[in-house]
Order: sequence, then structure tokens, then C-alpha cells
Amino acid sequence: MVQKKRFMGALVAATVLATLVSGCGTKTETTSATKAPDTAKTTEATAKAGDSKLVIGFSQIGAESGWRGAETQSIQDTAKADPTIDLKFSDAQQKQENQIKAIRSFIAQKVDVIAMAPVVETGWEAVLKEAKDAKIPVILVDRGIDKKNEDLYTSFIGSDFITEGQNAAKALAEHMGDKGNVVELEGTVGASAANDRKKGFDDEMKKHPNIKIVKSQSGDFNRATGKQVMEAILKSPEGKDIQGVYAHNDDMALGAIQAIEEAGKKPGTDVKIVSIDGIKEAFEAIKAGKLNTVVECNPLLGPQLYQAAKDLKAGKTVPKWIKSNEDVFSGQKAIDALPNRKY
Ligand code: GZL
Repeated sequence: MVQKKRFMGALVAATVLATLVSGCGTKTETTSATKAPDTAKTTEATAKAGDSKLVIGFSQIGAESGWRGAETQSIQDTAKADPTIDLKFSDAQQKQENQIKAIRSFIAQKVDVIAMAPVVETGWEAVLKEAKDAKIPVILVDRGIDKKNEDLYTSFIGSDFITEGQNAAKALAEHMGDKGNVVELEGTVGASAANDRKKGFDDEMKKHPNIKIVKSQSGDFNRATGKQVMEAILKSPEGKDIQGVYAHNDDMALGAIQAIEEAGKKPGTDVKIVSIDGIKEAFEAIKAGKLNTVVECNPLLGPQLYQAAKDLKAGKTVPKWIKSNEDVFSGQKAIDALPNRKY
């Protein structure tokens, strides 16, 4: 009897043990823990692929210039006119830390594409690695980042700033009769547009030995700051004998024009002036004889941005650099173009 009880006890224990193991095994094979993520991923992917809306986060620098305002308008108006675009727009008010915060927010919202105009070239590695880890492509708009981080973005939509600087130098040398002293008003310190416009201009000017860059200082791409910097230079020893001004953007050139007039000189005549961007006010200054040449830099990048973002979402490849086509305007050519200028 005792033996039978032991046998039955062992049988029950073995049965319970077998159930537990298979149950665990069963749990392992069928548990939601192993199935859900695959299902969840598939569901999410299906939702994104099936969802016709492009969800894009754009981190804008701020509103430092007329050009920047035109770019913001292009990006917002193009999205407004296209029901398949869901634009999440953030204005960083010129602060890199605000751009980094915005990009982290876009990652948390799982947008399809992140776009940004990086205020400066450096300091993006960590946050762009987070975007890469989240498998969200990044498109740079109108400014670039450090070449060593080229693997952290998919495409750059913007101008060739070195060529813009070279074209500005050629035009200014011609206006100055290839001799005299030049003041250079630089853009935001550390911005790729400022770095490369300076490189292009300064290198080209080395071919004109009778032209000397006597002062080069940042006006932060801003009209008021450009005016203040020009006023101070005109009062300094270097500013006593100036024949030319090169401004990295129109807003600083327009500020410098005010400073030159207030100093009793004739901008465009006593002091030749060349700038970059091509905002309407610059064309009007050429017509008024106060500015001599404007090198165009296209801010109307909304359509190109969304086309590239939609292509990425559809799994297509896009060029590493989507270059803007631009022109150089002086004299009658600028006057004739003025009525058709869009920004
Ligand atoms: C150029 C852009 C520059 C403009 C300025 O692509 O980054 O920034 O030239 C603007 O007007 O502030």
C-alpha cells in the first residue's frame, strides 16, 4: 500500500513538473512578450507605410534676416497647401540648444523625417546619432554641419557658399577698379554659410593684390548688428579710408548703407558694396544706386524639402547635396528683375 501511495505521489509530481515545463515552454513560444514586438513593429510599419501623410519635424534657426523669413514662409506655406504634409515647426530663436531640444522632441514623436537649418556647423553629433539610432532620416536645409559628421544626415538642400563668396569678390574688385581697402561683414560666427562665404571671398581676393581686406568682423547676419559694426569700423583708424564693403548677407549690407550715409559718405559711389541673398530690398537699393551687386541665395526651399522627404519616406534614395541654382545681379539686370522677385 505504502509503495502504491509513493508511486502515485511520484506520478502526480512528475505530471505537475511536466505541465510546468511545457507550460513555461508554451509560455515562451506563445507569450505576447515574443510575439508583440514583431507584431507591434509590423503594425507600426504598416501604419507609416499605409499612412499617406508625411510627418516632418523642422527645426528653424530663428528670424534674424529677411532671407530667413522668406525661407520660413516657403516651408510653412508649402506644407499648408499640401494635405499630405503634417509639419511640426520649431523656431530656435538663434539658440543651438533649442534646436537640439526640438530634434529630441521630433524623435520622441516618431516623425518620418527630421529637417533642420543648423545655426552652426559643430555640436550636433550626439543628437543626430540619436536620430540615426531611431532610424529617422535627417535633411539639412540651407546650412551644413562638420564634414566629419556627413554620415549623420541623408541630404543637404542649399547653396554653394564658396562660389557665392568668389562671385562677390569678382564683382567687388570690378566695381572698385581692382584697388582699395575693403571691410568684410561676416555672418553668424561658426555658421557654414559664413565660414564658406569668407573662404570663397578671401581666397578670390588673393588674386587682386591691390585690394586689401583691412577689417573683417561678424554682424551675425542681422541688420541692426551690421549697422553697429559698420559704424564702429568707420570711426576706427582702419575705417578712415574704405573703398569697398563685402557683406555676407543683404541685411548687414542694408545696415552698413545706413551707417555709411550717417557718416556723410555715398554708399554705392564713395564706397562700393556687394552682398549675398537677393531680398527685394537689396534690389531696391541697387535701383537707388546705394548697393552695387547682389549674389542670389535661394531661400524658397519648401518644395525641394518636401519632395526629398516624401522620396525618403517612399524608400527612394535622394542626392547627398541638392544644390540651389543661383544668379548674380547688378545694374540694369537687377532693375529689370525687381518686379518679379518673390522674396
Ligand atoms: C544661407 C543662410 C543665411 C542667409 C542669411 O543659406 O543660412 O542665413 O544668407 C541667413 O540671410 O541669416
